[in-house]
Amino acid sequence: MRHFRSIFLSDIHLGTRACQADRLLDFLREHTADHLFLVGDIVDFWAMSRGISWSPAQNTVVQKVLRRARHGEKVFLIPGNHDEALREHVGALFGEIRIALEYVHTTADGRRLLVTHGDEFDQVTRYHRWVAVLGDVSYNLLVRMNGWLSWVRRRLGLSGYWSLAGYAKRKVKTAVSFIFDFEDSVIRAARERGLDGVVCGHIHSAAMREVDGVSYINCGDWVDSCTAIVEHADGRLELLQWGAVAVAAAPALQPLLAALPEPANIPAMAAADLGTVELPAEMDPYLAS
Ligand SMILES: [Mn+2]
Repeated sequence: MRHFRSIFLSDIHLGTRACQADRLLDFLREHTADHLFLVGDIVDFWAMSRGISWSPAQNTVVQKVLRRARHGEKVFLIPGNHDEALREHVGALFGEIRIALEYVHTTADGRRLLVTHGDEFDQVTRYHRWVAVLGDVSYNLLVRMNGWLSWVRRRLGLSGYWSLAGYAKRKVKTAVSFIFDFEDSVIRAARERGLDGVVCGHIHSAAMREVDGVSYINCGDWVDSCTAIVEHADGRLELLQWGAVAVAAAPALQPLLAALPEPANIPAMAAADLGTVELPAEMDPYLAS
């Protein structure tokens, strides 16, 4: 068991089949903190409107978090776009969980970090939500394929976990530039507010880097990368990857990856290049909200 000053988790997507609740439970069992920040897309209401997938492990995740809040761990929930319904309850307490639109966290070494989900910095989600939703479907397909890749890995006796969607995100040019655009605008926002950095989520791509004195920290997700950001007692931040293995450990998968459809077809990723696109309202169940 390791204890930290803070743990930051985002994009758990409870309510979906892709949610890695078992892995997250393992992680929560091994890691406690004074502050637990849930940085958005914790419960996936979008996906649940298409069909709910709620496992016993997901129940246990919720129970565990509520119990920790009751026992004195300060738990903050910063809603994301998939759980934006919770934004109407900003300022409320759910059990002992505080809901806030955003939060400025001061680290033990005195740095002020903006904690926000980050979807407001994503032009695709904000202005072309239908694209984000379509992208969601392709993305889920990659994640689902990963499910049986994991099964094959287990059958072959390979240990650890390897993410196909994560691999695609690192390799596909449009995905990479989508990530850069997002990081740029998040960093700019933190700098304009005179803060030392930002902790966010949303794009499912964990990162920790410094850009001209501003820290960009992304928690990643618990759909395929299984990552968390932790703050040590002295304020040092660290990116933890839970049970991950190196890509090099999966050379047998290369032919399979080559056979995948050109991932530029992942609309949410490619949409950064689309400009303004009009879509009839009836095709967009999410725009109406
Ligand atoms: Mn999000």
